[in-house]
Amino acid sequence: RSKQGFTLFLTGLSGSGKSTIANAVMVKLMEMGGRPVTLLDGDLVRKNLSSELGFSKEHRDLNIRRIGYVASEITKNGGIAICAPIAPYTATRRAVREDIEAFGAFIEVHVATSLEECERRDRKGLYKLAREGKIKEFTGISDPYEAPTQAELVLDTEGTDVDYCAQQVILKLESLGLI
Ligand code: GGZ
Repeated sequence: RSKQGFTLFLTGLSGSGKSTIANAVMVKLMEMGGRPVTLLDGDLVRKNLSSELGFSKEHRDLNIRRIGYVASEITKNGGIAICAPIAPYTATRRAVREDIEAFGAFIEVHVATSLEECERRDRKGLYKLAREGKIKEFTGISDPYEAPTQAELVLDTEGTDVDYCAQQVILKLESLGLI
């Protein structure tokens, strides 16, 4: 019997390493073969699926519900969806979890890189702009991030490389019997 579909949902601050880890996990899953893997990265979703949306609570929630809907369809059909948005609100993440658990497994991964570290890295210069008030409603600076308390896995990217984080995700999926 083929294994059930599932959604891997990475949540964390801007610059926490979600996309990098998501990509590394996708490569590992594809190398294992088997089911198709679909990456719904925050940036690409914003560009292709949510281009009219901004960063108010309403718009963020709409964005996450859209991602959740696509992921639930993939999960329903036995595939693997990897999502990597900030997804700052607990209630919205829980709603998406419920939608997806109707069809398969939902694995929430908190990419728990601290605000201090994300801001220190500031890969895209967005934190600086947010501090200067040039970007409004910026997560962690002028907008909330409700950290998960019940995530299936918590990753800290400080002092650990991407490959190690990706490997921890793979081990978790194996221990849950999903791959
Ligand atoms: C947070 C923002 C904002 C504001 C633009 N707040 O590091 P990035 O650049 O590439 O990832 C961030 C991305 C967040 O989009 P998401 O769809 O993941 O957010 S949510 O889940 O809340 O819908 C960042 C950029 O967009 N960005 N303005 N104000 N991040």
